[in-house]
Amino acid sequence: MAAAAKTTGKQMKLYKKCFAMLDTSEDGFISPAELGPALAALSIDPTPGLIKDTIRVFDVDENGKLDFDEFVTFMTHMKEVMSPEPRFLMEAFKSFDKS
Ligand SMILES: [Ca+2]
Repeated sequence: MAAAAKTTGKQMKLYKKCFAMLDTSEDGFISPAELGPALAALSIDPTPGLIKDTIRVFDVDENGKLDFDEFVTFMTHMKEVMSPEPRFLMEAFKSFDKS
């Protein structure tokens, strides 16, 4: 859990919340179908090819879906590539969380 170790408690709470929101089937995994809304929330066009690539890159244990650890790695990566404005991510997910 290298990525998780770099993540603050506050971020972990946010990621947990995001994960729970995105995991609509509540099976503890983000499936490719559930990843689409995650990418859309980050203002990324969730094309089937991009979703496939994202799963392939971050699905460490290759079960075809992202568990929470893999999701944290994904979010940490997205936060880094979306610098220099990491707050954008938080804002994106704040607006995503309308419930
Ligand atoms: Ca996996």
